[in-house]
Amino acid sequence: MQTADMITPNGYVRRWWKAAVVYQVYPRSFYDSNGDGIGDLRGIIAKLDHIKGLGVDVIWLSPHFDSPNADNGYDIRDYRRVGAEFGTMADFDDLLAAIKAAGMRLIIDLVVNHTSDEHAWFAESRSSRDNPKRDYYIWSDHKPNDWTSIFGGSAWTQDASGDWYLHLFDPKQPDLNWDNPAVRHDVYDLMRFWLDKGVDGFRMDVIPFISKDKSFPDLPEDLRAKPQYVYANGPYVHDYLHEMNRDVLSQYDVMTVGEAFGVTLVDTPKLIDERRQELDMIFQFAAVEVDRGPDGRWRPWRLTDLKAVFARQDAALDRHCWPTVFLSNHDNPRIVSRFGDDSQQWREKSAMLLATLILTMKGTPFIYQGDEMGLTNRAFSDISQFNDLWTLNAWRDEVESGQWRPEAFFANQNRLSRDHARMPIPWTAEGGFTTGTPWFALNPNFAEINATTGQDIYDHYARLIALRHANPALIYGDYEDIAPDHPQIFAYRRTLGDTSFLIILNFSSEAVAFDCPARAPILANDNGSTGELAGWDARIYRLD
Ligand code: TEU
Ligand code: CA
Repeated sequence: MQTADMITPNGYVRRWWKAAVVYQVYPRSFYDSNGDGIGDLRGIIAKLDHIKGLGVDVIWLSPHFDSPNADNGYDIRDYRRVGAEFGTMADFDDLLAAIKAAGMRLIIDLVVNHTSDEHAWFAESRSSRDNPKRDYYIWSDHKPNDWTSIFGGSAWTQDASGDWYLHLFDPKQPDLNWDNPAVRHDVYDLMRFWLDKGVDGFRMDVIPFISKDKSFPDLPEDLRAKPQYVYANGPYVHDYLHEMNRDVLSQYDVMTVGEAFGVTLVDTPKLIDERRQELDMIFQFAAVEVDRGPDGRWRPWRLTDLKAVFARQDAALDRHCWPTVFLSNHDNPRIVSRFGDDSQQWREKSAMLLATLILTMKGTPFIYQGDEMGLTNRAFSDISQFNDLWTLNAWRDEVESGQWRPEAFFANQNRLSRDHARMPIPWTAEGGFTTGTPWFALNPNFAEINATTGQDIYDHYARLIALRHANPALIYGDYEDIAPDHPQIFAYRRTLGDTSFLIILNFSSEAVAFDCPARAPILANDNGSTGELAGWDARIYRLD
């Protein structure tokens, strides 16, 4: 039963996860508690005050499961085991208890489009054509089509039996066959295993890819560089998600956020319209693709394009659909290097501006670890400095084969590499991530850019989160871009009932004249309050 106070004046049903702010932890790189060089669960417990101090409500933990780590844990060998490098199940239980004791919630990563090829199911499945688990994966006695892996090369690999198996990612990540009811049953069971421990939901890895068109048509010419738009459109994805909701999710008070790689805005409501009972939210990729050309390579972005992403998203989603806001995660470069200005002069201020954007936009905000410190990209100059298989595969397929010059390759990777976000967190000017040798080198700038020197940025995040929590208009309020064509200024209103906020952001290092209210802003990243905005000024005004 819904009562009137559960509905906002503009028609949204209030839910805890709509009002929440989420902080993503990539455990391998967060904090190492035992000196083996790898971040771990006890390390998260040790740094929980840092997360709690921001005022966030939910922690999203990237995969903490047993994995051979071909893709840093996104290739799971055992869904019910904690990765040995991260600790034990007792450590997980302690972490969950500590998070709850701190008044926060925990969501974990559900990676069930594929498993590791070292998962027991795949070991059985590949062992013979008539093994009972053969049909847990997608096999064919010939190579059925020209599908490519997101990480490069063919999506089909021939195995010892002579048959081919499908992997939309690395060959070490075979795709599960969701058309097999036994697979779905086993996935729902492992979900219950974690929900019964008390986790508060899931971030679902590439979840729209789970259903495959088994007639296996070739990729259409116009989508060869973006096959995700084919893979996300299998015939039964909505049937399976509805079933998962009915059988599992609806039995618990949890949140779900699907990684909707390859889902267009038009198709988004099919996944998240609350009347359909599939997912609560998805990550839309449009914002993090504004600097990618049709070939997937980096190209300069324009503020007007980024503004258009938010405007289009708002227009496409009605009050039955709830958006997310994110500009970074473990697959993307550092937010301040990408959308701000990471020069010494402007790094801090532009990091605060980006925080202001994320935390005053409509939708549940997701913050990626280290962005609250203003961490930056690094300049990679040699292939040996990378870890990510996506980059290493691209080097093999595109540079070693002569298609790309190394300089062009590095220029592109220095913009887009996933490794920028995966460098261990520099907690102090000495590094402070581990007492041992880190699994992956820290950004060479750690003496200058670290958690201690990032304190002002951190404090700004905390102020913004407190302001958002205290003002439903910043959560549920209607969104209106008041200067969509302005090349440097992003200015918008958030309005709920009689309350209205005006947010004005100068996305440039130049001073810009803009018609600002005469009163002082209630929160800003500078003390200016005139009609002229200094470089990277970010101001919030209350209008009522
Ligand atoms: O990501 C899906 C995905 O395809 C992205 O990694 C994308 O390729 C990247 O943003 C470059 O555009 C998910 C996980 O987030 C990622 O870490 C995994 O590698 C991938 O799935 C496979 O599980
Ligand atoms: Ca460790």
